[in-house]
Amino acid sequence: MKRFSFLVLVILLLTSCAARNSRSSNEEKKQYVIGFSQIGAESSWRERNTESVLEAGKKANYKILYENANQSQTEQIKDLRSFIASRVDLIILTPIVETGWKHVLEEAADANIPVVINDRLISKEDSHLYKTFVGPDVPIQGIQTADFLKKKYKDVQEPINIVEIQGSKDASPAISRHDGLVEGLKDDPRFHLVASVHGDFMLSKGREAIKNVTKSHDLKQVDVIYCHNDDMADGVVSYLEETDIKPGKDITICSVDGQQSAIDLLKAGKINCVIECDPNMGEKLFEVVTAVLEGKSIPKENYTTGRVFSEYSDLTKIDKRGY
Ligand code: GYE
Repeated sequence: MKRFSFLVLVILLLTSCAARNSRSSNEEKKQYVIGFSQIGAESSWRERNTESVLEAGKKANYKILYENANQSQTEQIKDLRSFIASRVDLIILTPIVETGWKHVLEEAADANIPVVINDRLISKEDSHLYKTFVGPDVPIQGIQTADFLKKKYKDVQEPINIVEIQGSKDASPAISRHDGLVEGLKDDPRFHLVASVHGDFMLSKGREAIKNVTKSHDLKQVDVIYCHNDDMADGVVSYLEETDIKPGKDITICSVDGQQSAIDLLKAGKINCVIECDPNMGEKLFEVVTAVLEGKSIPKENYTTGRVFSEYSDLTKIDKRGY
């Protein structure tokens, strides 16, 4: 009888230990909830970037609350506030413009919710309000475009007139792609930026923007059109094809992103240079997210890399783009 009660005691102890262990392993496997505030779907690049983030988040077993702000900062701020109210474990923000984030990011900090920035940057003075950034080194893209132009026009003495179709006003890639080009050409007085207009990173607006330029400038006097992304370059090329100016021949077209449509136009000789900007940053982003949640120290900037595809490249070697 005594031996029987001892056995019961041992069984009871073992089952309670097993229950405690399984509870603690469930606790260890807590699924973190991440709020992801995306800008919208203005370009093929953006659509691929969204997919890449969502795929990588799922693969890393995070629960993602995804919001798409349809190009509105007001909407993005509302989305961030709803993540804070839901007490998510971390926020991923792709900021549509550089400024105007201070208050909402302070609210996230007060709620102890870390913020990771995806793709675009916010103003330097607010950089203490996010943990880390994952995205492209954009000023380099402007400099790479300048290098291409210097190579292409190396034997030309006359002035070279450039029209720039910028991305959305106040967006960090629009600011830096402009600054990068200016920086890259600053020592070469042949180059003149004769017009700079915004096309919001959209195909239809790129087309509209170049059409507007023709009201004040004769495109026959323009040597280069520098588009801040491929969708706008697609719009510019489609507009020029309706005129007697041949894109890629009568006028040099430069672009950034490296999406399939631009590579196809490059191969067809209608675009001259495409700077790659890789939208597939999901995996790197979630490595960083995990490090932040585990309290590990990580660099403030985590840059993706990009190549230059131009009329000087071996175009047979370019892989299928996937965006
Ligand atoms: O080049 C453009 C997009 O922020 C770097 O945004 C990104 C830019 C990208 O919509 O196509």
